[in-house]
Amino acid sequence: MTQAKTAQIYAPDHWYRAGRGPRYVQLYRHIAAAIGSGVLENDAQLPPERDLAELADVSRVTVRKAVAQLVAEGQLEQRRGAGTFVRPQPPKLVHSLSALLSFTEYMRQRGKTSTSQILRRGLFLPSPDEQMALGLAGSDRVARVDRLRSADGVPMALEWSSLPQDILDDPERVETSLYDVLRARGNAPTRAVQRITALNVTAADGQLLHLPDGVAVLRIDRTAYLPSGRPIEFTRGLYRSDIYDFVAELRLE
Ligand code: 16G
Repeated sequence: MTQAKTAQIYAPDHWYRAGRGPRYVQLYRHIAAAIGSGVLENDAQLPPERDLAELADVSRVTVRKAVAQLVAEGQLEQRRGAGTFVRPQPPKLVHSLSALLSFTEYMRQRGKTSTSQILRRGLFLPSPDEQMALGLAGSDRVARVDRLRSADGVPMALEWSSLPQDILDDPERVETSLYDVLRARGNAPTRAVQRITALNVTAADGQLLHLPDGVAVLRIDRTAYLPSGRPIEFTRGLYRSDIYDFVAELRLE
């Protein structure tokens, strides 16, 4: 890469906006986006810390914090005696939006083993949103299962699932796969509607997903139905946007 192009990538007017958060977070996001879009290719070398600070017009501490975060996430690597390089990135996981798959099946298709860390499980009184989504009365009970989902040990998603009690009366039975438990009882959904939005992760959720505060994630709300048309699952999930790529196939009617 030419010196002029390198200077352009890190120039402050390319990445800094007043009021959009601390400089090191903005610089971190900018470098992460440059890696994601291929502007910085696999094995590309970053300028030395002092030069980068000068090009970006920030302190060396700011550079160090942004770089440390990218190293922690595996986007950059420091090679001893050589410098800092873009770590060769694995291809993104492409998720078809037309197939109704569970997290476990989706990961299995990609040769990965999924695990779930249960954050909360139990029966509760439904919130107004859950009543609406699942067609429940205020006096019914709703089963909730909140999980951190990982693939090969890497945190990928946070999922908060709600189901009517008669569909899942013992949420304690959900270990790794919710859909396996539903299938075993003949209650697996056959249709789902999803709503996707982008948002910035909160500090608490970011910590669980190993993402810095404020990074963009995908939020997907799934309402899933039995063949009878009855809604039996409402799941809100946060998915790491650096790992997931959701693809929808469209056809002319
Ligand atoms: C997927 C679903 C989620 C469902 C989960 C079940 C999306 C966006 N969401 O993550 O709604 O609850 O799979 O997976 O695809 P499991 O059977 O592995 O628990």
